[in-house]
Amino acid sequence: MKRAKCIEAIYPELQDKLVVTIMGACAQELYDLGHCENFFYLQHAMGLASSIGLGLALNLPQEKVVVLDGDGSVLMNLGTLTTIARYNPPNLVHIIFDNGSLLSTGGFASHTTSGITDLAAIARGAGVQNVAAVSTPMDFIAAAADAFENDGYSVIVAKVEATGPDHFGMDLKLPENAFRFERYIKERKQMRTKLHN
Ligand SMILES: Cc1ncc(C[n+]2csc(CCOP(=O)(O)OP(=O)(O)O)c2C)c(N)n1
Repeated sequence: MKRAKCIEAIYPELQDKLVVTIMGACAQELYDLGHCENFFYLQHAMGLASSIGLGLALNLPQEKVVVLDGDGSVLMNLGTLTTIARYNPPNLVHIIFDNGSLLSTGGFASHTTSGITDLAAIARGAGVQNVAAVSTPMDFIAAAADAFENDGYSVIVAKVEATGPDHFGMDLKLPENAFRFERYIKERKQMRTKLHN
C-alpha cells in the first residue's frame, strides 16, 4: 500500500476538515493533489503535528481535525499518544503512515522496520479507545470513513511502502501557510457565528 494513494483516496473527505501534516514526503503528497486553505504542513518541528492537532481539536470543538503523521515523527514524540488519550478530543483523527522509515531524510530505518515496535499497540497502551491497524487500501478507506463519521479520538496506523514523491518543493512557505490557515479558521468561525444569529 502506498501512502500517496491513501491520501488521494481520502482527499475529497479532507475538504471540510482542518488537516495538519508532518513535513517532507507526506506534506508533498497532499500538496501535489492540490493545496487547500484548510491544510497546514508543519515544517521543521518533527513529532509535533499531533500536538498541534490536539490544540486545534480542543479549541475548535466544532471542527474535525485530521493529522497525517509518520512513524518516525510519532516515535520522536511518543508522549503525544498519552496526552491525547488523556484529553480524548472527540474530533481528532490521527493517521500514522508507518513506512518503517525516515523517508524524507534519506530513508533510514525506523524502530518499526523490524516489526519490533508496534505503534498500534503503543496507542492502545496509551489509552486510545479507537485504534485501527491496516495494511490494505480497502481497510484504510473503511477505517478512515469510520473515524471521519464517528466521534472519538481515533488512531489509524497504516502500514505503507517506504516510497515518496520524486520531487520536493512547495510554492508556500511556512509563515504564509500558517497565516492563511489561521485566517481560514477565523473566517469559518465568523461564518458559523453569522449563521447562528
Ligand atoms: C528534531 C528533528 N530531527 C530531525 C529532523 C529531520 N527530519 C525531517 S523529516 C524526518 C523523517 C520523518 O520520518 P517520518 O515521520 O517517518 O516520515 P517520512 O519521512 O518517513 O514520511 C527527519 C529525521 C527534524 N526536522 N527535526
